[in-house]
Amino acid sequence: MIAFTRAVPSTIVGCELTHLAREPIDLAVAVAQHERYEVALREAGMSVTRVPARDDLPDSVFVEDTAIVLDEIAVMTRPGAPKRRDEVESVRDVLAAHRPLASISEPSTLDGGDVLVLDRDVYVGLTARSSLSGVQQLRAILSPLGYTVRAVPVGGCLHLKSAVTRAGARLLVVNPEWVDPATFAGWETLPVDSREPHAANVLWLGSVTIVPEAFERTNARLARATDVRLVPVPASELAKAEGGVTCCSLILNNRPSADY
Ligand code: CIR
Repeated sequence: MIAFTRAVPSTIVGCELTHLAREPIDLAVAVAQHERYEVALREAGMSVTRVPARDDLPDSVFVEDTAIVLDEIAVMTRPGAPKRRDEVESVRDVLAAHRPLASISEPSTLDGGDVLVLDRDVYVGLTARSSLSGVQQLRAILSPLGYTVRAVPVGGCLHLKSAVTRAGARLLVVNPEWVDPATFAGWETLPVDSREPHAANVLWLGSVTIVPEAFERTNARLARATDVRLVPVPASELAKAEGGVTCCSLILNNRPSADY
């Protein structure tokens, strides 16, 4: 499996912010934490490849928002924040070697952080970043490939995957204040500890789940709920830019789905 990442730009202090007040970001710490994250990906069996850095694009470390990568296709997004749209092209260039490509086109918008893929079911958050017509475009691209695409109301956070992510084979971790857990019929849902609203963003990689180390209470719940090994990583600095652990990579599954 390949994980695409992108270096933390020195301009990260000028990142987009929606729900958080701007706080100083220690660039050296952010870079070190990002490198620790890449080590965790490698230890989970990923081949980590960096997309060429874009120091002029403050949010470019958050590669997840630029594409939705499935076994059959990669869909290049049109990010909801206009200043982030130039991030897409260089990721497209890299993904072109790995997948047939499709694109979300204007005036629609879609951020990868709003797209939660659960086997053949694709849930898309309706947020300030992703429009209903963006969901409809994604549906038109993915339905012929056998995926069901559903729009999901989200409130109080940046992206759908701020509110819910996969944490195990049949397990989701959810902040019920931000998305209705009943949306995900057939999945076991574990609520975050209410004192850790941002703890629902974890990165499940099949054999391990990467989690932000700060959310000890939710992580302890997760450890009890799943056999998957949790790998806590420091993520405090990019969290100040509203980034979590899914945001910093694009995961390509190069093994048959059944093994994943
Ligand atoms: C933004 O507001 O776009 C960035 N500061 C954070 C993006 C985080 N990405 C993600 O959750 N997928």
